[in-house]
Amino acid sequence: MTIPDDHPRRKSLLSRQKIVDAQAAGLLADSALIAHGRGEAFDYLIGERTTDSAKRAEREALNRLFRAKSPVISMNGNTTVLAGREAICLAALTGSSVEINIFYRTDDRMRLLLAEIHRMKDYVMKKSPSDEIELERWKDMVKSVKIHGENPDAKIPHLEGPRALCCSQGIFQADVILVPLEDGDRCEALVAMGKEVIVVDLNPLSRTSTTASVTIVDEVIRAMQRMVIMAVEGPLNTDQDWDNRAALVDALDEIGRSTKLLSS
Ligand code: PTJ
Repeated sequence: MTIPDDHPRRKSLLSRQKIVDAQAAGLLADSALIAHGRGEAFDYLIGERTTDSAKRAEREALNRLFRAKSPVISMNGNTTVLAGREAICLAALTGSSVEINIFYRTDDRMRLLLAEIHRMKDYVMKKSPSDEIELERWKDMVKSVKIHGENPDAKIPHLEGPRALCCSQGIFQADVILVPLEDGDRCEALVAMGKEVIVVDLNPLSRTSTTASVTIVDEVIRAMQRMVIMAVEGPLNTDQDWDNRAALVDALDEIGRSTKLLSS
């Protein structure tokens, strides 16, 4: 599909096409398009932009990844397809590992997603995200990113079925975990394991959003791209007492302000 460069919704249409193509190629869950559409609807309401409170959440999330002893970025189908490259960059910059971990688990999807993330890793290695990181050093940083997911050998407690599977060297032992687009049950179970859970979810009212330690109410590509840029700067001091509820209220206020456009 050709989308004109000046189309006002070009970015959104390109993402949609990526999801459609990945679905046809077998990488995504059956409900992936529904989940994406739900995200698009909230993004519309929030004005398809990164709000100030989302930027603060992104900074808080980064600081936690930098501070962590064993940070992990957990990628599902949708997020791998949309923001897999950014996840690899972020992992390289924050010393995190990556785990492919999907809710609707099949061997075929795991195989395809692992192959895709390894391809992305090779691609990302070719260009440093900053003039301050010379290419050879960048290649080493990216090479050192461990990709987990192939041999799940642990279970998230209090969850039944394949959705509980994870890797003992990845999610299971992580102290801080970034799980864009997480499911509510699993988010609760990860928090119950004592982990700091950072999520990206455009719906500020979802169970995931209200359960997480840090909720980034932003579109996953925008959020991950911005976090890569911020990560190049390294950790910054911010307000130590993060109030996640206040961040969610801010997001709802932003949606309220968008709807006022009609009456102005
Ligand atoms: O790959 P799998 O098997 O792990 O399955 C992934 C999906 C996304 C299909 C699965 O986790 C799922 O069904 O998700 P839900 O419960 O529909 O939740 C998706 C949440 O993510 C919703 O609250 C959406 O608003 C939000 N969302 C969807 N697309 C985006 C998004 N948030 C940020 N950026 C997006 N692009």
